[in-house]
Amino acid sequence: MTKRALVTGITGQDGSYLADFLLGKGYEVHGTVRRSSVEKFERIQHIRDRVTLHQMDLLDQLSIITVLEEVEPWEVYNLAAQSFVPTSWNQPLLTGEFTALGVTRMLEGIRTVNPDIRFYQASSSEMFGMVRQTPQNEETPFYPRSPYGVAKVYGHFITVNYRESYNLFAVSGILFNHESPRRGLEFVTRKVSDGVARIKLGMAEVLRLGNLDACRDWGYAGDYVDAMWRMLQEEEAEDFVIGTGVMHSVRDLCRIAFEHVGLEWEAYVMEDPRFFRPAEVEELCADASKAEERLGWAPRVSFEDLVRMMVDADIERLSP
Ligand code: NAP
Ligand code: G4F
Repeated sequence: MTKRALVTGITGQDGSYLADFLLGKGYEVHGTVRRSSVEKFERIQHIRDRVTLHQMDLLDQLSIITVLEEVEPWEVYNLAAQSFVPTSWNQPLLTGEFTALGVTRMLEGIRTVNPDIRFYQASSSEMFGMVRQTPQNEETPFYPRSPYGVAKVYGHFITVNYRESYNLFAVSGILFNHESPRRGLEFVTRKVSDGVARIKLGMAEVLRLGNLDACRDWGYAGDYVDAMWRMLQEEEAEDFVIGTGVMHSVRDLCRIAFEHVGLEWEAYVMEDPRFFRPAEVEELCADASKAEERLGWAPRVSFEDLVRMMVDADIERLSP
């Protein structure tokens, strides 16, 4: 029997990779999109005729219930959110509505329409914020450092709470940063790969960045959607940390990206106070041993290969 999945945020980076992955597994894939005056389907253009799209907004409970009733999914992946950390200081209330309360609206929809649906919540390593221990695992306490991180902690615990209160199969995947050529241009890895490509092609002279000392555990998005799926195939609903266990600084990112095109990063990168944050997450590093043991999951793409893949893709995209 064909399995049916509903992916909220299918137009985003992860939504597009997850749709590719589920189609490869033989799923019937449905995705939700927000109404916009222009279509933003670039990331799913290649599979546009293989997925079914439905209008839904995390702010609108009725649209969530209607889509759940229409699609009758077995699995729901809740990837939709306001996902850019700096925007969460500019729009803290909207971030809370989408990224926090939106999760409750999804869970209420499932509880109302069909409590047997399996639910994945896109939680984040941003919840660890000012880290209490390194590396971070499923037991590490949270200390979020942005309205986004705070909203994700709410989304995480409301998922746990609905699992415990209503016996829903609801899991929270605590994913560390994951990137790809489909990453939004405002995130630092893509900003760097795009900047390197522009400088190499003579379209720009400098790259202005914020805190070069910040460290992250960066993996490849294509690897991480596999982990999401594996969590929903388990017998018991449980939460998992997903990451590579390897940490790099933004400075390392710049060095590797510029080196790949034969340039020295110090000659082009400028620190710009406009890109510093009111409160910073200095470092994040995953201990994903539970996922490795229980889900048989491991990352396949190294940080160096990921950076090179992104730079190559941007050079190809921008080349005349
Ligand atoms: P993304 O590229 O920013 O995609 C976000 C998606 O959410 C887009 O499809 C967007 O639609 C949709 N969306 C935003 N607000 C919505 C609303 N009110 N109603 C319905 N849809 C809405 O994010 P991503 O990198 O794919 O991340 C996916 C999820 O994982 C997010 O929840 C993010 O917070 C979380 N996460 C990401 C990472 C990471 O490193 N990528 C790590 C941990 C957790 P539009 O196209 O219309 O804007
Ligand atoms: O790429 P970033 O904007 O990602 P951030 O803030 O870690 O958030 C991403 O990962 C989270 C998982 O931990 C997700 F939940 C979230 O949705 C998102 O996908 O910034 C990474 C680091 C930060 O420390 C930032 O201060 O890079 C530093 N940075 C330095 N210069 C910069 C810049 N970040 C951005 N976006 N732009 C800069 O110019």
